[in-house]
Order: sequence, then C-alpha cells, then structure tokens
Amino acid sequence: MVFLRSVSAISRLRSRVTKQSSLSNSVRWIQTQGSSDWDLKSQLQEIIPEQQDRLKKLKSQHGTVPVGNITVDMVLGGMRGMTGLLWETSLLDAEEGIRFRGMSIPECQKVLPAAQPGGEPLPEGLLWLLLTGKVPNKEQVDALSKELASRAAVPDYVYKAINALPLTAHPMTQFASGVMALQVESEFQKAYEEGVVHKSKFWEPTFEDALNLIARVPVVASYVYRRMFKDGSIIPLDDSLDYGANFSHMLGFDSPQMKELMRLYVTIHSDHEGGNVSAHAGHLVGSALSDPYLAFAAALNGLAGPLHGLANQEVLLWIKSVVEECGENISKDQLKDYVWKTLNSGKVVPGYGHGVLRKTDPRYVCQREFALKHLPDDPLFQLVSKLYEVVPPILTELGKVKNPWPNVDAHSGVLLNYYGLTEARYYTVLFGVSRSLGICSQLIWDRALGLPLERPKSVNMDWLDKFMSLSR
Ligand code: CMX
Repeated sequence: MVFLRSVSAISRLRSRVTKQSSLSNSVRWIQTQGSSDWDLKSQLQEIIPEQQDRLKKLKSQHGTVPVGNITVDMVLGGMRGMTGLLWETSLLDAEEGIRFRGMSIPECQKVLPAAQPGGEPLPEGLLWLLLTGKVPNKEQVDALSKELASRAAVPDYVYKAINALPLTAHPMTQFASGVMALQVESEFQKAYEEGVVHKSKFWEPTFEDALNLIARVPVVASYVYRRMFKDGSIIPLDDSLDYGANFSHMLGFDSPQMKELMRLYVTIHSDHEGGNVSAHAGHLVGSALSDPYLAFAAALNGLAGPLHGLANQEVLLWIKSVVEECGENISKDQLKDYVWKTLNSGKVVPGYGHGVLRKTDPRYVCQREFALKHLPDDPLFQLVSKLYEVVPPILTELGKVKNPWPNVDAHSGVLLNYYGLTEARYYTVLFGVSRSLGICSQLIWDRALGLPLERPKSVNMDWLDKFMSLSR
C-alpha cells in the first residue's frame, strides 16, 4: 500500500500516471490493428468480461487508497482538480491535451482509417476506438458506416416536434427537442419497463440505443439547419457515404474539402474525458438508469452554455464584430484595444482558456494545420492567427486566468465559414453531433461496468464554517 501525504505529491503522481498509461495504451492499441472481426457488438461482448474483472479487482484490492485531497477551494470552485469520476474512453492531460484510449490526435490522424490515403480520420474509426480500445481496420470501419446508415431512419413525429417550435428558437433548442422526441424509440426504456433484461445485460439495449442515436443525430441536426436556413428543403441521407461525408451532404455541402473538414471536426470534438459539462451531465443523468436519449439530451443542454460548447458560436460572432468595427486588415494594436474593450465590458474572450488544459489545445492545433493546408490566405483565418499572438499575453497580464491559450472553439468557426456554413448560431449543433460518439460510448461502458448512481455529498457555508472552527 502506498501512503500519500501531501496534495502536491498526489498531483505529481497523478500527472505521471496520466502520461505513462497513455504511452503504454497507445502501443497496445496499435498492436491490435488488423483484426478481421467487423462486428462491433461481438467485439464488445469479448472485451466486457475482462474489464468487469478489472474493475472488481480495483475495488477489492485498492478501494481505500486515496487519489487526492479535497480542499475548500475545490468545493467552492466548481470541483476543479478533484478526481471523482471513472471515464474510460478518453483522458485529458493538462499539458499535452486529449488522448482517445491512449492515442493523441496526431496519432489518430496517422493510424485511423481515412476516406483516402493521407486523409482525415473517419469518425466511425474513432467510435470503434472509443468503444473497444482497438484501432479498427478499413473493413471494420466500412461495416460500421453501413450499420450506422442502416439505423438512421428518423420517425416523422420527431420532425413534427421540431416543427412545433418557432424558427427563431435557438438551433440547440430545436436539436435537443428532436433528441428528446427520438427517445420514444428507446430500447433500454422498453426493456426496463418490461423487466426482461437482467442488470448484467443492461449494456445491450444501451448499445442499441447508443448506435441508433449516433446514427440519427446528423439527420435531425441537418433537418434543423435546412429548416432554419434553407427554406426547409431537406436532403436525404446517402447510404453510400461515410458518417462525416453524409452529415456534410445532408447539410448541403458536397465539396470534398468540406467533407474532409467534417470528418476531422466530428473526430476531434467527440470526447474530452468525463468532467466537462456535457460529458458529466450525460454521465450523471445516465447513472439514474435514464436511457441514452435522456442522458444525451441533458448533455446537449449543458453544451449549449456559452462557457462550454456555445463558445464556438460566440467566437465567430465576436470575430465578425471585430471585422465590422475595424475591417479585415486590423493591426495588432487595434486588435489589442478590441480585446481590452471586451474584457473591460465584463465579458470573456471566447475561445480562450480552459478548466483543465494549460497549453494550446491540440484540437486547435490540428484545425490550424488544416487551415494552413487548405485556406492559408483566408482573411478570417489570418485574423484568428493574429489573435493567437495578441490574446495570450493580455490574458496573462490579467493575472487571474489560469490558461491564456486558445481552445478548440477558437478555430472551428472560421473553417466552417470558409466553406459556406456561415450561420454561427448553428455551430454548437455540430459540436453536439460529434459529442454523441464519446458520450454514448461511455454510457455503454457505464452500464457494462455496472457503475452506480452518481451522488456526491454537498455542504452549505454553515457546515464549512463549523468544520473550519473544529479543525483549528
Ligand atoms: N477571457 C476572460 N477571462 C477569462 C477567460 C477568458 N477567455 N478565461 C478565464 N477567465 C477568467 C475567469 O472568468 C475567472 O474570472 P473570475 O475569477 O473573475 O470569475 C478567472 O479568469 C479564472 O478562471 P480560470 O480558472 O482560468 O478558468 P475556469 O476554469 O474558471 O473557466 C473557461 C474555464 C473555459 C470557462 C474560461 O476560460 C472561459 O470562460 N473561457 C471563454 C469561454 C470559452 O472559450 N469556453 C469554451 C471552453 C472549451 C469548451 O468547453 O468547449
């Protein structure tokens, strides 16, 4: 047994563990490439018992070992830095960013199958990786593409539920309402009500719901887009296309580059470990054995907040307001003044800062690389690049911002805008579609591992005052 005395010792150890497990995992995942079994559910059937045993051992052998100390700052500060959740599909390191099952974004770009050689990863491959921890081959990914397309039929009442809302309703409100309407078909809810599934098999109807949901959200999302911005002319799904290309197609964007962007977009926004608002909301609601539709709708409602997923909308609107006021060829000094004006009016600079990351987000970096390759002369991309030089020193000067560097949302809007998807209020819906991959994958594992109802203890200020006086 290891005895850990100080908070800093625990956090040093925690950071070492994150890095070591990432490395050993990535080797393991790559070695499994080449499996010929293309059925995702049977792969899971094989893996789940091993992981159930692993969890049992962790509980019985190490259940009482502390993994951190809880301070008053953590209780008052939105639980920052508090380790309190199990999330298998991805792990975030403050310095190097996200790893999906141990693999960094550049590693995923290298080893996950693409639509063409050297292309961006297919989101289906990432979904396979998140669920199984293994890198799929192209056959497996193609089979999953087909399976998702075959599950994508959306009942008519879903469109009617969306149509009941005014066109002025925010796209995230329309999207989340559509997801709630999809819940009518939940296999998990039906099985639970009928009492026909033993709890050790809860993951199976959850798997069905999760795959149906992942398959259907691009259809619902593109319906919202076409309804709001393209006079309601709907483009049906093309089952010869992969997931990302199909989503782009149903939105009305058929250029090969936009399809590549959509594959990259869906892949990198899918998962960001468990504590962020959307992932945590989905996990929390799912822990009450609410089905994946109910859990994912909760996640979407969290994503719709401006400090989380809505920031991608806010970034583009903010950049457009800079251009409106100062023109596209704004100097760095003018830009500095604009940033200070934003801060002095009590607002945040959208797209900068993060609750965990302490470096530039690798999801920002890979979007920047995409822009350098495909749209280096775009004026808005150049403005985003200027902001990368101007904003961090100003946020550092404020003295209170823990991470002055850009996050994923600082870049996504200008890429979409370049390819003609200019309606910024819609951007968080794209983020939501992508998040279905991560949140639903973890929900399957939540049920497979039999994770319990989430119920942390809360206290009030009287309790804290009393606790402090007793501990003096
Ligand atoms: N602009 C201005 N002030 C900022 C800031 C920014 N970009 N980022 C942090 N701060 C401020 C906070 O508002 C806080 O101020 P107060 O003490 O006055 O309340 C202070 O700096 C300390 O905050 P922090 O510990 O550095 O950051 P948090 O973990 O509390 O918050 C986040 C993280 C993302 C909410 C925050 O950085 C922010 O508001 N960023 C802008 C919105 C954004 O881009 N959100 C998207 C994040 C990625 C995602 O989830 O999609």
